[in-house]
Amino acid sequence: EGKIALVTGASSGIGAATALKLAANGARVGLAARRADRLEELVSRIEKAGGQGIALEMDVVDAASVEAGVSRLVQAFGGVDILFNNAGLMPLSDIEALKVDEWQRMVDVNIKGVLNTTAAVLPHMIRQKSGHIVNTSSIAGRKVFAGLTVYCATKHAVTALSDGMRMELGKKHNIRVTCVQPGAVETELYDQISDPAARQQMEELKTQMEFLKAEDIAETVLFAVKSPRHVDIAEVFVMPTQQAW
Ligand code: NJP
Repeated sequence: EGKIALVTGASSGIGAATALKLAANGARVGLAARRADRLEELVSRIEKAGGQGIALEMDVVDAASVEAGVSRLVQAFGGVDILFNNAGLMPLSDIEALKVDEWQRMVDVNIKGVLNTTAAVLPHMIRQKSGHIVNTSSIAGRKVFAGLTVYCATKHAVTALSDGMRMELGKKHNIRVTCVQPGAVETELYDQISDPAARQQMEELKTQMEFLKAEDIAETVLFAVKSPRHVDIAEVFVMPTQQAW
């Protein structure tokens, strides 16, 4: 209630569901992504429901764009209490396919994006002497799977960043850090897979089990941020009941 949140990757999937959920629970929310039309639509939905949101067109890879978005949020609402570092990509392929451009995009968005937004938001949280950073890692940030090697490497980096940030920022600055590690969630993430074999595999997976919904992860984030101040939900691993690996 009354908190100011920045959600990256808010134009679809987990980010959109979480932005709506936080707004419905009284937070004023900055919705950040590149597709501004989608963000505006979500802000309209939030406002119609009596909440407050602002669309922040932002490319998390571009530090200047992130700085500008965070400044707009702070100007509009007066600070940042919650950062949901959620923007991410998963164009899967085997290493031997040498999809070097896709590897670089994953490193840029999944790792550098988290660093850029954290760098832009942290000074505000340190000044406020409080804050909560929630990072979207993955089951791929706990284990390595063949065919997902580079994605796993980027999500292991997010898990490592979360752990280190929690240790450095909790005691010293009263900033909590939560690492969310979902299994398969039904979102648009799978649409960007350009490798036909990997795409086929993911399509088959969808027929074999019921994926999590984006709202399930939004609930998890809400649970973490609503916990009492002395409680840091450091890591949450959320799986579809039928996902065996
Ligand atoms: O996917 P999707 P999810 N700058 O595609 C944004 C992780 N995860 O909700 O810029 C700024 O619906 C993009 O916005 P736009 C996953 O790794 C998922 O599933 O407008 N934003 C969109 O809003 C990721 O970290 C599963 O194109 C950028 C969002 O990212 C997170 O969950 C399992 C951007 C992606 O939304 C959310 O993904 C798991 C940029 N440069 C972890 N590039 C799963 N779905 O199964 C992209 O373990 N975005």
